[in-house]
Amino acid sequence: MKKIVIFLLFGFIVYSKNPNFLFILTDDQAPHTLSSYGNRVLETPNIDSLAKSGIVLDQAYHMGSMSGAVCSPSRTMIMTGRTLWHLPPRGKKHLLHEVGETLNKDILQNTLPAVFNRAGYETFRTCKKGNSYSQANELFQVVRDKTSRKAGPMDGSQWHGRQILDFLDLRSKKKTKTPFFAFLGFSHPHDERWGRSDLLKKYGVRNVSEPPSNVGQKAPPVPISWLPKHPFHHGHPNLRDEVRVPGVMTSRNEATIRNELGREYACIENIDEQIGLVLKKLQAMGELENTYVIYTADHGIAVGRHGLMGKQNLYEHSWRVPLIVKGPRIKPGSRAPGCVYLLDLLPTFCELSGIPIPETVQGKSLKPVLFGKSQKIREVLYGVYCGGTKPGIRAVRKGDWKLIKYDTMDGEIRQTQLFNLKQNPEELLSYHHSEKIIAKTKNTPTDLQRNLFGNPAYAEKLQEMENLLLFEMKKYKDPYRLWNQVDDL
Ligand SMILES: [Ca+2]
Repeated sequence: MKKIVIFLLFGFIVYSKNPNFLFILTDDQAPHTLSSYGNRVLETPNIDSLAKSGIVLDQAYHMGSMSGAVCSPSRTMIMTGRTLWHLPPRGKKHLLHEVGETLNKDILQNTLPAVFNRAGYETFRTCKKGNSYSQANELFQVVRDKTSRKAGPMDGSQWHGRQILDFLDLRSKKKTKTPFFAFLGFSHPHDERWGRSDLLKKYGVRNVSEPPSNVGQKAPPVPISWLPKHPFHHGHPNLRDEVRVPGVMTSRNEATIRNELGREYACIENIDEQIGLVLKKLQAMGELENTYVIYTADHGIAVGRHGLMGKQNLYEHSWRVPLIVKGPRIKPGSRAPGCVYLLDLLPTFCELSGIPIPETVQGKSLKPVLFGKSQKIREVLYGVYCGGTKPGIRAVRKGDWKLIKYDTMDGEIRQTQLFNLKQNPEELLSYHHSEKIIAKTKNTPTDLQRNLFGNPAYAEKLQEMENLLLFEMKKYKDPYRLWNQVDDL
């Protein structure tokens, strides 16, 4: 690590040292839950303040999952900076179902905590337990992990908030000057979404274990991409998130979805409050200006959009993540596409702190985008979901265009969706044009806000995106091919 440099400038002592990191990771949160990404209902003043004083990335994604527990590969990509098909084994449960290429490299000793420990940082972590790369998690010097989703005064997000405040208090008392890397993971807004009573009241909803038959007027409206059922099978039979979420189960009716959305909002506003306390504490310690604050989630989630409940799909609501970064040399109020995966964060953190990027890392640093030198770090984004029937779902995005392909249920489902996200950001389908749906969503789609597959005007674009998808699948060593692709494996 660089030594702390102290020098005199016009008679003032100036400290120049490695920056601190406050890495905030929520569990299952789509970008459009935040006002920075267009939400007009949920209030998150502290996250908004991060966006105003930092940069918002519009095209941030997780690369995907080969497991129904999407958290697990996503969080392992964050910890290792490696791509989906090159992850280390993370335990017997996952080994049974996964293929991967690790080239016998020492990945564990080049994970996020290992790298920052070696660089002389004090490393701290609080997060939910499980569905992650547990050997790496244990390498943080201080670990306060617990899955905490209850609504008591010291449960849920308050519990995680308390852990980091105690860590910072101790640093204050000891007058610790070494920089810190703090991993602040929350167990929410992942279900079960037990909300605090004051926040539930604010959003007009209640904690329930069974689908409710009615909901208060103040409850958030159904999302404009809401459907009572997905148009075809999602490809993962008996998937827990689609059939067994308490308070939702298989119901997708208006009352159920509005109630669950309100519970989600209550959980996120609670997270926002905890973040406010932590930022205030850093300010009081005089550490805030030298701290990179990063806000993101392990992946998005549907919560009623497209008739789905879970995150095991590749629509934007589930594939994309929020990503906001504030810190030294980042222009306040800036915005860029970024075209970034979560697995790019580790090399980014290394570059921001002057630590060499380990050879095991496969991601790219986002630093040029954060410092306003460029708009994005790549042109094409590739996404996978194959935790259910194989080969599963694949997506590719370039600019405004996106292709999603479904090859599931032993060939029974073979579907293609082509979207222009500029004109159809919610990925609306022809089903969203029906009067019954419009009556609920209060949204009348434009004619082109539908799946453009099959429209001869876009045949050339379709072929270009099909080619891009196959190119990306080969590039990232995807071990599967879809029905209409050459089987070159
Ligand atoms: Ca998750």
